[in-house]
Amino acid sequence: MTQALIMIDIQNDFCPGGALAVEGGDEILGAVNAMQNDFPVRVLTQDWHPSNHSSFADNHDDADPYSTTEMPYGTQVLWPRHCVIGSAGSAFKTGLNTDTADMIVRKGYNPEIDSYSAFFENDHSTQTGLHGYLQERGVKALTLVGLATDFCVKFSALDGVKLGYTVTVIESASRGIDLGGSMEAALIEMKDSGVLLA
Ligand code: VGL
Ligand code: ZN
Repeated sequence: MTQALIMIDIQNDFCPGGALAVEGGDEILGAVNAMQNDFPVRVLTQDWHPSNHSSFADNHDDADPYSTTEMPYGTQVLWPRHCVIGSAGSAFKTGLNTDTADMIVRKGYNPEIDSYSAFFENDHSTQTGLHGYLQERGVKALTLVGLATDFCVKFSALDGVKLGYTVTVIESASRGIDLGGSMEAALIEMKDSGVLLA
């Protein structure tokens, strides 16, 4: 069964010192680099937003970071400005081995829609192209690592299960944002949906 390692959003802005820092985000680098040799297919994802992106709190009047707003596709958290296309914050975290990647998926370029999942935009219908690529490569099982466990990793894992993959999330090679209990909720939601937690 062909296995792919999907390394989610291991970027400067999600690591300590970054715009949307995830606690301990940089602690996963050693584990992620070490795992790469065990997988025949390796994919990196990159959160990649235009400056006018609607998920940025500062693109809304009087909105605080980490507050929420209603979008046509559902409730959206308004984040601090992060991973702006081409910025230093959007670059892969220094120390991450990116040479082994077969493919890099960039997501979140549409200013109107956020994109947590590596497979679909948050409208749950616009595809990133990752599923087609993995199918071409004969991939049946996915191992997910990266940032953040309770957002992009979770949404990618849930979509992966929906698309028919066997999905494992390696908790020790992932870190979460934990917004209002979102970390515990994410672990329960993933488990209940058939995601394997390791
Ligand atoms: C992410 C919030 C906003 C993530 C991306 O990678 O989990 N979270 N954009
Ligand atoms: Zn983002």
